[in-house]
Amino acid sequence: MKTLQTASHWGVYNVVLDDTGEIAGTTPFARDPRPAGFNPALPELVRSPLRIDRPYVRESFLRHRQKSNAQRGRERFVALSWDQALALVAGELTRVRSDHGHASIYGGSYGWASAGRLHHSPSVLKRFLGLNGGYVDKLGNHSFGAALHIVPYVLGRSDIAQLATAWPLIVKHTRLIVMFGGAHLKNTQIESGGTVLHEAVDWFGKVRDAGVKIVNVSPARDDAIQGMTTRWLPIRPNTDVALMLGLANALVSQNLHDREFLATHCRGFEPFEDYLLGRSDGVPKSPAWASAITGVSAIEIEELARRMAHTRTLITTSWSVQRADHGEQPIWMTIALAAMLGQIGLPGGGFTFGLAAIAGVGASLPKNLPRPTLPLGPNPVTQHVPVGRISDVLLHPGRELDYDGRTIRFPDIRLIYSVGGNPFHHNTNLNRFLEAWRRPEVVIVHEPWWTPAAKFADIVLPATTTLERNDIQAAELSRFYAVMRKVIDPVDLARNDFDIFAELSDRLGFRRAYAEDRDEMGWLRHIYDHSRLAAAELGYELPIFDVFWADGIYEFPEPADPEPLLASFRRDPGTHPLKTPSGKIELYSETIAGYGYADCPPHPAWLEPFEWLGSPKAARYPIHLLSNQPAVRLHSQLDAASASRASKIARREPLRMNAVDAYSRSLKDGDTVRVFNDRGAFVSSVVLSNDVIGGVAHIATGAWYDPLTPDSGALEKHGNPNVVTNDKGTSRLGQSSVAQTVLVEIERCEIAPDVSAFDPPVRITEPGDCSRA
Ligand SMILES: Nc1nc2c(c(=O)[nH]1)N[C@H]1C(S)=C(S)[C@@H](COP(=O)(O)OP(=O)(O)OC[C@H]3O[C@@H](n4cnc5c(=O)[nH]c(N)nc54)[C@H](O)[C@@H]3O)O[C@H]1N2
Ligand SMILES: Nc1nc2c(c(=O)[nH]1)N[C@H]1C(S)=C(S)[C@@H](COP(=O)(O)OP(=O)(O)OC[C@H]3O[C@@H](n4cnc5c(=O)[nH]c(N)nc54)[C@H](O)[C@@H]3O)O[C@H]1N2
Ligand SMILES: [Mo]
Repeated sequence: MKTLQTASHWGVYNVVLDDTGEIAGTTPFARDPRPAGFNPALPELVRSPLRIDRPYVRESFLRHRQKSNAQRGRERFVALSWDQALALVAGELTRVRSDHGHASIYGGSYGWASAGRLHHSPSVLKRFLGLNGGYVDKLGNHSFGAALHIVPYVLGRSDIAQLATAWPLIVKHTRLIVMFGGAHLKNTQIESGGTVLHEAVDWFGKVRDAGVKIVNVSPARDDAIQGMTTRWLPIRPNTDVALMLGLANALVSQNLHDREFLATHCRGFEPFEDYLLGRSDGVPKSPAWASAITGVSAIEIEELARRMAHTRTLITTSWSVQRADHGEQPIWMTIALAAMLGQIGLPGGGFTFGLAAIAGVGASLPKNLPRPTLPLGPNPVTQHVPVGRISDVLLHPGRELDYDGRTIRFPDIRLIYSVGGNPFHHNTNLNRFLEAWRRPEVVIVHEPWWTPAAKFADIVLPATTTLERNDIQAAELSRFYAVMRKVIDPVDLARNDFDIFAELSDRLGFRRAYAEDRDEMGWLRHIYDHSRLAAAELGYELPIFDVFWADGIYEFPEPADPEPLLASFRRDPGTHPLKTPSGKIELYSETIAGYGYADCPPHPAWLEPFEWLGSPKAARYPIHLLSNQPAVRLHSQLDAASASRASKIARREPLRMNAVDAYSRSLKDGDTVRVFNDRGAFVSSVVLSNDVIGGVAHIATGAWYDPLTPDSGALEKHGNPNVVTNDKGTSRLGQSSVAQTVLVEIERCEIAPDVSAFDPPVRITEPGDCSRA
């Protein structure tokens, strides 16, 4: 028996090996107070029948190459040797590059991939494609794309995940937390790059023990911490801005806003106040006005405004709230409301984005910690596209898009190289996306498993999992570096993404530039040493690599006294101005005014989403569908493991809906339903719940896309909500994902097709082809 430490986005843990060297189980990392529930899931899937055992090519791609793109996802795969596969990929890259230029290669490849800084597959891809001459990259992200675009104008910053109040300050100073979009402990199992100590649960315990009052503004009662007394303000989805405006209006009408802070630290309160009071548009944003939109009573709004003004209040807004049409507005309005309370920069006051969205939000971190990372190198192509608009990019080459104050012209993508993400998970409006995905001439995917992306690719290369390689974990919101040890040899013919690209760069003539003559351990040593030097400049003495590798973990000290967010700016805005044009918090942005975007006006505003419970479309599609993050897996990762499968009902992703909505549709617990709108339909199993308000249904994301037939518009059988979501952008400013803005209807499904999400595709070995590594 032997145990080896590894790490994942869901934490550090140990893998136990039996005497034959086979995986026998996992044990938690001893120092982790709350290990994630699904630690055993990856070891369980390492030798699953879903593993891709060798390189494959789609059958007619082999014969007709790029003329068969409409067949993508419809055909058998032919086994290849690594030599054949690498020659094919190198040949396609060369052909596309010389026929159409580098801006016809899409390498934006979105995705969480796995933890580990060296083998982070999207980074490895970018390093490779950059050296190959360049690629079209993505802009923004799915997590907090709208925030990422608006906050620079308002606060002059873009470090969204760090716009948070540190836990010790909340416990000590905050008396009231008003959570728009709630906070959910299930989400704190995760950290991009991996947490080391899951501490959020215990911090919430301390918050509770300190007697902090909590208000959960959400369509779901359980978007709150179990065991904490919480006041639930049920709200219609996507109407948070209206509620915040109602609160702001109540503050002004009771003269409870901090005029001095607004004058000394903010710019543009006057035009915003004109809007708030209805001077500019004739509509006062009164509590009664807000009540009609949100469903929260006017009295509650007035009372909450008073409570917020009279006590140390932290306003938190979840990332989900901005993953919606006009998602820039709730973020801007959160800052405006906090500014009116005048507590920004005071301990425990102000605002926080994404409290409990991932493990590290609110962690006390030393400033500017270096992280060992693989250098990406230059990308000579400068034409990039918003990640939320990828379908439009693929469907409409040459078309122009207003984006963040400029116009971008869509490139003509001929080749997609996708690693470390699941486009059939992160993209919205999958029926349209499938058509888009079938446009380019070539789609190349590296995957450990037969995920939907692999099944719908042309060339599929088998990638290792983290357990098959050595790496270093070092997340952005963490004070730790952790050793990730290779646990087993690569399964079947799988190779590390890094090595696949090394082989390809060899064939393309730039191996030296790519691999720099280092092997895996050479690279780990190199990137660690780089960070060690940078850390030394900040006064930290890290051990030499061999000592770190033997120790398994390095911990930077926790700062003794975390600073309140924006504390120095508050203390002295003259000496510590924000990086905005005025140096202050911009409640009115001259720059945004100059763009003239109706869907992102120059101050925070309530703009009706393109569909919501108050819109005419609700007559046909009366249920607002929210697709939240799954409790038992990471997005679509680990969906095939037993923890995730056990959470399904009749093998489908369950959907929660209010009992009254269910009764009126004659649905009972466990019924199979069809959830649909004009964009698509999926099958799910119903769970009745009074924890979601009437008119709202909840389904976790991540069920592997499983269409009845491989056609755009086919019924999805497994419960993937992205067949009904829309792929418009949040606004011309952010062009980010609107995954939470969806109306649907739900009806009983009498005859439900079988789920086949976890069936690998048909594969053949060509006669006479003895494929070997
Ligand atoms: N409806 C709806 N959709 C959403 C959201 C929502 O709220 N609602 N949320 C969005 C958000 S916030 C996010 S972040 C995205 C997440 O979307 P993704 O990041 O695309 O989702 P993952 O399932 O994590 O995909 C990672 C893929 O990488 C593969 N992988 C893991 N390790 C390796 C490796 O070492 N090498 C290679 N080659 N592959 C590897 C995994 O098998 C998996 O298929 O989804 C978005 N989608
Ligand atoms: N276990 C687990 N944890 C994860 C992930 C995972 O896949 N699994 N993914 C991680 C990632 S990539 C991200 S980006 C974060 C995302 O973190 P979030 O975006 O905060 O998480 P969600 O679960 O999508 O949404 C939280 C809640 O927001 C509520 N909500 C949705 N729309 C609205 C609205 O319009 N108004 C209000 N008031 N509430 C609304 C929903 O009821 C939902 O339960 O989670 C991370 N954590
Ligand atoms: Mo995310």
